[in-house]
Amino acid sequence: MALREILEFPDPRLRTEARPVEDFDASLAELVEDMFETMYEESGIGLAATQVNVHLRVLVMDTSEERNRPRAFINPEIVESDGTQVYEEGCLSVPGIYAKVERAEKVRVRAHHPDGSTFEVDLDGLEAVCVQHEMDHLAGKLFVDYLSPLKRQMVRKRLEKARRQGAVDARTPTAI
Ligand code: QAP
Ligand code: CO
Repeated sequence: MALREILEFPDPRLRTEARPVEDFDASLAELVEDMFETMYEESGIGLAATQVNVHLRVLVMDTSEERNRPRAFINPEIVESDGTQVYEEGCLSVPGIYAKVERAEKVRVRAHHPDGSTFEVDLDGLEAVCVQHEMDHLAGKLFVDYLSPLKRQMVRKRLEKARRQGAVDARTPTAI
């Protein structure tokens, strides 16, 4: 197990489109383990492989309060969606920045477990938001892409300033 480095906006590597996993092998299992370790270490609720610079269709999430419900999705597909909801989202690749985004309220996701077996699951509320946010990463898309260009520019400036000041600022949440 190992922690992996998380890419941060506006790193162009976050724009890479992920390829489907073809080999459900030990290196995939290791990637998933490392992604869980990294997500829990950074107090995240979701992480896409894109964020650790691995461009495969892999995401992990755990939205439980107790941090004891790990879920991994390999080659996820949304097969049904319903309704809309607005949620204030954040992202480990856009530290300290939060903004409201509208997404489907309910989704049915078809995916593989890391061992290659398939499953389908119905998600709603925060879990539905999270899986849609992480699937966007796999397509090279970030939640700040839903903001106006002006607001996206503000986010870029805010992160540059935080980095200049040694990321102290990134711990003060900013709602856009
Ligand atoms: C995506 O995001 C998400 O800015 C996962 O300083 C977010 O885990 C889905 C985080 C909200 C649904 C709702 C962000 C941690 C974690 C930060 C995350 C930060 C520390 C974000
Ligand atoms: Co994210």
